[in-house]
Amino acid sequence: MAKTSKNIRNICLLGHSGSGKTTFAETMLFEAGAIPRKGTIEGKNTVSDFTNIEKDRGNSVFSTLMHAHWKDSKINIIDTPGLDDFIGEVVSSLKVADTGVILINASQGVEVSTELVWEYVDQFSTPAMFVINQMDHEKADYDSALEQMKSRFGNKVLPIQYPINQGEGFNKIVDALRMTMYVFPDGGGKPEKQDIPESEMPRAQELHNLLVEAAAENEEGLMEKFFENGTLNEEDLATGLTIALANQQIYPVFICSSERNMGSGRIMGFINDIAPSPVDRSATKLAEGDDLAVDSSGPKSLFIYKSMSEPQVGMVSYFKVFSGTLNSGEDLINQQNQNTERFNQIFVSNGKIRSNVDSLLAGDLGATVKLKNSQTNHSLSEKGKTIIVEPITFPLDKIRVAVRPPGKNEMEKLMKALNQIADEDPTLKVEQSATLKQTLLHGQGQLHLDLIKYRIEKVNGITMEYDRPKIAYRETITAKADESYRHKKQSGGSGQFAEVHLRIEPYYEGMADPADLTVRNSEVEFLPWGGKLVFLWCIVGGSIDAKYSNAIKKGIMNKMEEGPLTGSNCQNIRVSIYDGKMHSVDSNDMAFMLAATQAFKSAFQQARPQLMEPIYDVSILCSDEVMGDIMSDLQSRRAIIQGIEAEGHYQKIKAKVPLAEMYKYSSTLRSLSQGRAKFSRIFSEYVSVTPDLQKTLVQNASMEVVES
Ligand SMILES: Nc1nc2c(ncn2[C@@H]2O[C@H](COP(=O)(O)OP(=O)(O)OP(=O)(O)O)[C@@H](O)[C@H]2O)c(=O)[nH]1
Ligand SMILES: [Mg+2]
Repeated sequence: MAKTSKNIRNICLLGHSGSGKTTFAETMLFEAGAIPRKGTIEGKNTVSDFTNIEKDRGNSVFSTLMHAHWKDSKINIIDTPGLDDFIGEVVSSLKVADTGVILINASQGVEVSTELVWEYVDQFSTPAMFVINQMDHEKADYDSALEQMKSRFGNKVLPIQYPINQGEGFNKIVDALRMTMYVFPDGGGKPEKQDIPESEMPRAQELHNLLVEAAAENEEGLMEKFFENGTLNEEDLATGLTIALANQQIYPVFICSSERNMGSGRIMGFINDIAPSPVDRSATKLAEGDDLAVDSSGPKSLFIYKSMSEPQVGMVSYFKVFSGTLNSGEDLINQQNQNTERFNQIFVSNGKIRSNVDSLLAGDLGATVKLKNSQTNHSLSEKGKTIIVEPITFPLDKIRVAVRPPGKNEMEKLMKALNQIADEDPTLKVEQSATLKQTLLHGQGQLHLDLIKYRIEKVNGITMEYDRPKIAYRETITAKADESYRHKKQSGGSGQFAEVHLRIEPYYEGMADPADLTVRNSEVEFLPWGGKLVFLWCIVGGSIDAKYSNAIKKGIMNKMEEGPLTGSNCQNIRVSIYDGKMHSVDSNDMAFMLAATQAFKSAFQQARPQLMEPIYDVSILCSDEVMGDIMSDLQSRRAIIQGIEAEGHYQKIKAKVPLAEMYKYSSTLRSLSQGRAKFSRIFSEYVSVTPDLQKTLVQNASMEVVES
């Protein structure tokens, strides 16, 4: 257990897939003595990638909480996945981390996911440091990686270390903060400290001076000392660097070979000495706009940043104690639903291995099991205190897929399992679309959805197939049309009679009342699927009693819900009811409803109907060499390119793309770019489809009706 909140460090490992985060975490745990043997990705035995899917894939899929003790600190380490399908895990981890440790692959430099995590680090104002990993790689290129980092992330990127012999023979690190050279034995581990060679002194000294200046710059007292003495003593240097790091004034750079176990000890030393503790961060933002100080004697308050069910265990809730001290056996009140939850057991964890602890101080991370009504993003606090930590905003979904319904019995089980996964994973949305008559999953990418299928099949034992999702088209009209319909039925004694005369027109904001009709009553319906129906009652002389107006409107709404062209929702139409006939005995609501539906339907067909399709704003970040392929693929998807901007070493393409052309886009993009491109999308608008496409879609829809 941490001695005080000041002794806690919460770090989160970030970076492109394959940069070596999981291996780095393993090395830190091993160096700190938290594990007796160092596992490897290839050996499928790392602490962090403990789930079967991670072992199968050789990639992290979930964020994993680990911890190690180094000197005075308890360092909580959250390893995150680098594949952007699992970006939700990064976002939730950043909510509770106090320092982001961004790994750079020495042979690759800044990669697309490095940019992506940087955007989040920047957005959350998380202090961050870099580790250039894989210095032993034959193609390791420190200078080029550093140059890319500086040009992309700015001059606050300050190297603390550089290699003497990068590549296969790598074993020497010059440390410009300690002004020492570390020389590692063959198997890595504890290095020998040596003097920096004479030839390297000018470079090391120059870097050292930059660090001293950066440390002095952010605190007035230190600035004065610096001017007086021309330097800072070790203690002042550490204080100044902590302030600079905590305020995102510097982004220090370390180097390492996780595989050979060279350099992680010194990085933990820096985290112990310099990285901000939870107390050094600015106070936590509460949902109401107030601040909450990290104080272990303050009111008890914690926040669940992640929930994950485990076989035989059930739901494990991972949380940060934002204030107060949590003791096992205590009750807290869920602030979202007011339920009382008992924390019978609290744990610290190293992957799947959990150990019981008696208490956790403000700032610490831990886990518990068997909470009854609490999920990710919920705050819990002691009785009588209303403390709601600002919830995590998860990224919008990027792709969707339909679930092919299994047998009737299975469907219920499947929905239950899917909803349970969605409870754990806020980046998955399950939608039962009445309009499309499909169950849709919305997620972050093909891999994300493949993982859901894997879990459903392996864990829940339900076979699951994906289908192409339907598109929610919209129908409207582009011309005016008048139509009438008489509904008449004679069966036995009483009959049914109604006659409706109506006019339909394309509706637009601010349009004038029809000049040739007398509007008695005007109603505006805001349609649940967007757009409007404006309903004008223009009956003069009592040809239809006003009591039938609701039934007539209902008849029109029914057809607007399942439009005449393709069965899609209709929108932005004005209907004027101006004449008709009724019968004193045979007329009723049902008759008028049916007559209105038919009149509307035939008027619609004559009013030059137009089908509209959803268009998304798509933004793609990619490297130069894959841009050409991505652009020509976009053109084949009826995309309209809006612009291309340089963003660091990358290009950002902005385009408007029909949703119908986005099916499986995440897999296409991944293979087109070999993983060197990311995309996001957001709904933009409905746009008319071309006459040719309309013809095809109407034909397809009529065939579907015949088939079903
Ligand atoms: N040569 C060399 N290989 C390394 C080093 N660190 C990691 N690797 C290898 O790089 C590969 C990817 O390592 P991981 O630790 O899984 O990378 P990651 O960043 O966790 O990847 P994701 O979980 O997919 O985000 C593995 O084969 C590691 O053995 C290193 O320092 N040197
Ligand atoms: Mg990993």
